[in-house]
Amino acid sequence: MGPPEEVQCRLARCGQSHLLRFWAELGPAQRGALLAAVPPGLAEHCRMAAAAGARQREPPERLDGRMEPLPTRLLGSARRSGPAALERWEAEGLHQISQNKVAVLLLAGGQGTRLGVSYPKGMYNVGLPSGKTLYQIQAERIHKVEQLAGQRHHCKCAIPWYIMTSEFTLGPTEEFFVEHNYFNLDRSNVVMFEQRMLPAVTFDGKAILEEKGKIAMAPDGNGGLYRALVDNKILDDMKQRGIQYVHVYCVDNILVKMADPVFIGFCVSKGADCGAKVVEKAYPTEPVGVVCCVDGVYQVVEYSEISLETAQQQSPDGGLMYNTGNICNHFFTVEFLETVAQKYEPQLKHHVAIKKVPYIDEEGNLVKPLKPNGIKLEKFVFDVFQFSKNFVAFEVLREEEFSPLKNADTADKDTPTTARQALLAQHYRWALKAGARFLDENGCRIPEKLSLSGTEDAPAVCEISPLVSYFGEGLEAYMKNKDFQSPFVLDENKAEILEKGGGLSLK
Ligand code: UD2
Repeated sequence: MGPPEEVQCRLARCGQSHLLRFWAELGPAQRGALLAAVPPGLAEHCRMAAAAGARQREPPERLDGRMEPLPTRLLGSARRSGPAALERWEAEGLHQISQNKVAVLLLAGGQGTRLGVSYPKGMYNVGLPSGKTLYQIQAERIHKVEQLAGQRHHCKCAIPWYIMTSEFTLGPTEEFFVEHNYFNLDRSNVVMFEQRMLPAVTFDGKAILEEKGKIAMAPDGNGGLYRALVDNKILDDMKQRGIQYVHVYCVDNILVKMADPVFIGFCVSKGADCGAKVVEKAYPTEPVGVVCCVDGVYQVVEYSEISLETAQQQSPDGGLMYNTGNICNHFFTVEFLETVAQKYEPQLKHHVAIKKVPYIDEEGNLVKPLKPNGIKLEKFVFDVFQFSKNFVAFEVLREEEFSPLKNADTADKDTPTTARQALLAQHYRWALKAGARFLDENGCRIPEKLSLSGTEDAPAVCEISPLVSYFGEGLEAYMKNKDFQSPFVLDENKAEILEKGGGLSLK
């Protein structure tokens, strides 16, 4: 039996008949799956992808003349704002959390191709002494910050954790959470949902077959969030729970401060509808997007969109003029998300990724191309800044809040090693500040070293469970004037013993 005539005609009209080339060889299930996978707007999508791909091969438009840095009145800073302001924001954030008005939303639909693992990045273990994965660290931070807010306001509160996955990551992520008993979080507060997928397209606008009966699909970018929120009725779920503020973040930053009370409190105090955390650029040409104003609206400008002179331009205070590097940590009010989802989403531009996409050739052989052959279209989560009525940004210290896991250890940055080093260096600093001393395996004191570069191991290995401390607070009770043998892991059990004044065997 041939393919349904209606489908044949529809595909023929838009130059996609090749998708049915192997129909005769497919079983009933494969045929059904192939038909179901042909999206309604395929013709339009393929045309748009080919056109966008052609534009991509031209040099990028330079935005230099149209850019301005963010006005300082919109910019808070963990480095420059005084302790009183930081405490006030933190108190505001904890208050909002205690009122059950804050949720976190994890973007976890990416394929993590650069890291080179076949499972979702959140399941990655960067080799900490505890063996914890990124998901576990994040779950424990949620626990802890709920506890901090609850203690401060004498109540029990919850921070729902929304997790956006894709066809690639949903199954394994769900299984992983079940296997780990949702890391002891209340299951009803963990909500996984799926973003859409889009076909990969050749330069001449043909959808690619990755198997004889399967179109090559890719997630529609982390900006697919806005459609996914509607598709899966997530905004309704948020409203039912009384959520007003959402902290959106990406999966790979080992230092991410989930539901960061300081950031939330800062954004809420400023009456913001949309906000971004930023870090100072490490050097002028660092390949990160910069949060700034273009023609008077807020956006992230890619490093490829500015000239070297602009990248190097200095501000009167001697720093870089464009110094606000995006770290994919965003604040949104639910109201803003709703307006974007209902009104502006179609206006979000498509970004183009040119990739090597394995395909089935005319003879039916699987080909792994050596050169890029396919176009994937993606929307970006930060492209909604332009619709904000009251945008703010908050600058944080890179060594305290940003160490992303992007690449395998063969690369020289953003690897499992650099992520592990960054976390252990932070915990070592916290321990020293709390008055801890470290001993080597012979019981000799390890000389202290406070300033560590990003690619250096701390002199002593100390890992602190997020269940014990969210961001370095409260550690004196366990560590002040005490000796610990490196490597040392401060988990809840040890914390309990130490708090009761008990000693830990150094062996
Ligand atoms: C992201 C930011 C970049 C910078 C950098 C810092 C975007 C578009 N870019 O770049 O500006 O802040 O992070 O680390 O935000 N994801 C999905 N669905 C998708 C694609 C990605 O959920 O279809 C998730 C992905 O799982 C990850 C996050 O989005 O958690 C960022 O994705 P990425 O790693 O592809 O983005 P990257 O590193 O190019």
